[in-house]
Amino acid sequence: MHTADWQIGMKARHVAQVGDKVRAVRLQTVRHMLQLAAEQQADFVIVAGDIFEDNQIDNQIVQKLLSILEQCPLPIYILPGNHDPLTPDSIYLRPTLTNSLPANVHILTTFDPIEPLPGVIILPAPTYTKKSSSNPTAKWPAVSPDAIKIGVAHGSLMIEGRYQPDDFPIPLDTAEKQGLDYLALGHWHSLFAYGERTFYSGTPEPTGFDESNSGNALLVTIEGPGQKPKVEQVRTNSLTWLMWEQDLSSGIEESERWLKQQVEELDQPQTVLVRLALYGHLSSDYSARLTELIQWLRARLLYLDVDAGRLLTQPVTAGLLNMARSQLFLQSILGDLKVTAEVLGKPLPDLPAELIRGTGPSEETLRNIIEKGFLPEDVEEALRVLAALAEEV
Ligand SMILES: [Mn+2]
Repeated sequence: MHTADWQIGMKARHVAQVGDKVRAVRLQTVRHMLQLAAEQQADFVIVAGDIFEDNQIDNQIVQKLLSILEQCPLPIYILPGNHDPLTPDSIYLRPTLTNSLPANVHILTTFDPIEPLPGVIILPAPTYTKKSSSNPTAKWPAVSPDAIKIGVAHGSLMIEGRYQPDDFPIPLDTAEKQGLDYLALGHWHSLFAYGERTFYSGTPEPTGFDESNSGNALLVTIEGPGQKPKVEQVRTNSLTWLMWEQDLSSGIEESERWLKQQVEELDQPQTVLVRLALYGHLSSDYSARLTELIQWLRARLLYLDVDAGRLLTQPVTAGLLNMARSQLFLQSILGDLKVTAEVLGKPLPDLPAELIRGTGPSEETLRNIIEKGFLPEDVEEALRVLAALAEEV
């Protein structure tokens, strides 16, 4: 089994209210994943870095993880990553860990090849720093071509636009050049395959809202040296992180219907974290109803984060006023709307005098506005549309 990026002890500051739950679930996920590896009769487990969130991890959490690892009947090979590198204060050198390290757990602290089974060689690339611009796999020695060779590294495949030069860059042809049967990578949280022999398993339990395919482990079968590995994806996550967005401009009823339907279609809403982005414009008359909707969602989901930064509830926004400062035509529209609102009997909230030009619409236009039954709310609506346009511009 190939896994990585357990991030045990994750701070989860972005979902702080459920941080304890998120941390506890990560340990349970590791427990279940290792049980699965044993059930599937894997020969051993490779963890390609970032087992721990950092080197300052609490001793109680370390003990908790060790108690889970020691229950696994399989050998487990752990590579330090960039979150838990082999610095002098490394978690892997702390007595709490070294004194209680179960016999089946092996920390890969050097580049020396390891033979987990006769005829199988693991080539480890441990990290000694948080960042590095050199290729972590460059130090592997030449080994016998008759063995199944498995590289284990933590870093970024050098795919244009997908890596930073100081983020442990790994050349794309590493598996080929080193004659590896399989290259087990860690660092990217989503499952990712490059060619037939280079894989990121991703994290077994998602760590945020922006991961496209996390929550997996890989069961890898290699029949013999040079054979194409058979790689099977297994779902391991307990929690699901989703991003939803809603434009409230077409009415809150429609959004209410859509959001409630999403929740009702979830298998277990209590295991789902959602980031909901709201935008468009919503009359402040509906803000109580929006609050109610948010409470409805919060009561059913494990966690709901509402991003209302782009939602316009006030008819006059700072964005609109800013734009009006340099746009004379906007000042003249604001002038027309202000006069119209006064004529309709519901003056607008304070518009700064310097942003208003003109004397308002002609008498004929005003007569039309009154005769055609325009309401004060129509002026507010017009302002909201202007404000939304200003935001878009
Ligand atoms: Mn990493």
